[in-house]
Amino acid sequence: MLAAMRFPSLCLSILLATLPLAAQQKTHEATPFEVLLHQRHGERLTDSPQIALPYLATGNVAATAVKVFNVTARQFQFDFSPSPVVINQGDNVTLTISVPANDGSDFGHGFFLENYMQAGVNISKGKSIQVQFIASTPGTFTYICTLTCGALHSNMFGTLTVNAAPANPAPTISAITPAAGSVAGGTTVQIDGANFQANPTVKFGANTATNVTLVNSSRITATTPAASSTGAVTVTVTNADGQSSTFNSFNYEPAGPTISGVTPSTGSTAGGTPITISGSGFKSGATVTIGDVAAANVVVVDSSTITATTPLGPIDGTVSTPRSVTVRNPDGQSATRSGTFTYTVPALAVTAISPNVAAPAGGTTVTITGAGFTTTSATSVTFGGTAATSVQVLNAVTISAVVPAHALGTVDVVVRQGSATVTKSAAFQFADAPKRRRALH
Ligand SMILES: [Cu+2]
Repeated sequence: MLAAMRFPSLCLSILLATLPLAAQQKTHEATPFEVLLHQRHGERLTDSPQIALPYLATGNVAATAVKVFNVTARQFQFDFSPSPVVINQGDNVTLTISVPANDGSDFGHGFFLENYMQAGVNISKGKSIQVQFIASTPGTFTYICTLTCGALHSNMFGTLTVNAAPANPAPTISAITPAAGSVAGGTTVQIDGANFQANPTVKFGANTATNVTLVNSSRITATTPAASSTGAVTVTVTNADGQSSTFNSFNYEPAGPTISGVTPSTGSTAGGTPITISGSGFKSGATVTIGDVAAANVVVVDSSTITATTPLGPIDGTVSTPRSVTVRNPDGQSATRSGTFTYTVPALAVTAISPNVAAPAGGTTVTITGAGFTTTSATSVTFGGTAATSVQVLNAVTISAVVPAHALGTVDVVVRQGSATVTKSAAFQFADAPKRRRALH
């Protein structure tokens, strides 16, 4: 007689109270064997070998281990070997269930393991059946003999325990560097935090980041996806086990700067030409270079206008080649417009000589300031008609030279480049050093 038939009303109430609850619980509680017997009563079983459908491992399941147990079914108990039975969540479990040929039962025994088997199996005397499953659900599970096999058949049951895998801690995010980037995406960011696991996913708002790399459990690098609009979005890191963390926030900013024009487009190699750069995305603190030389007096008027003055231009033969103009924002984003500004060589000019007095013996090095200086043609300098030595064009507005010996007096200084000549009248004096006067106290 089946055990469940002794308690028909109790059996029904346990069924109603237990099954829906058990189905919702993460950790399974063993079902009373009477309930299982009642459920399986009347089930038509065959003793053809069956393999239970493997349950897929989900959730916080560690790497799978293979566990094989030999189960001997005899009147009126199941013996497991090896024993004790240790099954961890995620294990790939095979039960080889055998009934000895000399078992005292008439036909053999049945076997049903709740949760992991869809139906019971019968094992005839002298035969074996394999049952395989992935121990995806932790908890305690009742197994029973489903074949009436003698007077004490209802005592033929037991429980298997699947140990819960230790849950990974949820990830946390503490910082994102940089905390802002272009709405166009493509910003490489570093996400710092804790408990990051292998194969995380990273989202910026609703969009998935690319190039996600787990550096270690506290650092992820990723490339931001493009956003549909500027503004702050929540960043989400989700571990492979589904646990996630959010961080507020990453700020999508307008795309990097662009240059649409520079006016005027030409200016003297002497520099100092005021220019206006038009474009977009200019940020306060931006720098400007013209031909890789920093411009001066850079003023970011607004996000679309920058004013600046040009630096000194080149002195060699490349002077006629248009220069590129680059605007670089403090965040490192930059725009370069090539062939945008062309230097012109102004008329040869001399504005000052320093020092403008030297001893008649010569040998004093002086700096001649002016404009239109180049190295594309030979340069000579005379003091009162006598050639200076060591003449060097230092830049477009500076020449250095060594004063020659000359009689006392005030003289003209003449600078010649190629066919061009400029005279600075009475610009230099040859004089004996003044007598020192004793300081009065
Ligand atoms: Cu039995």
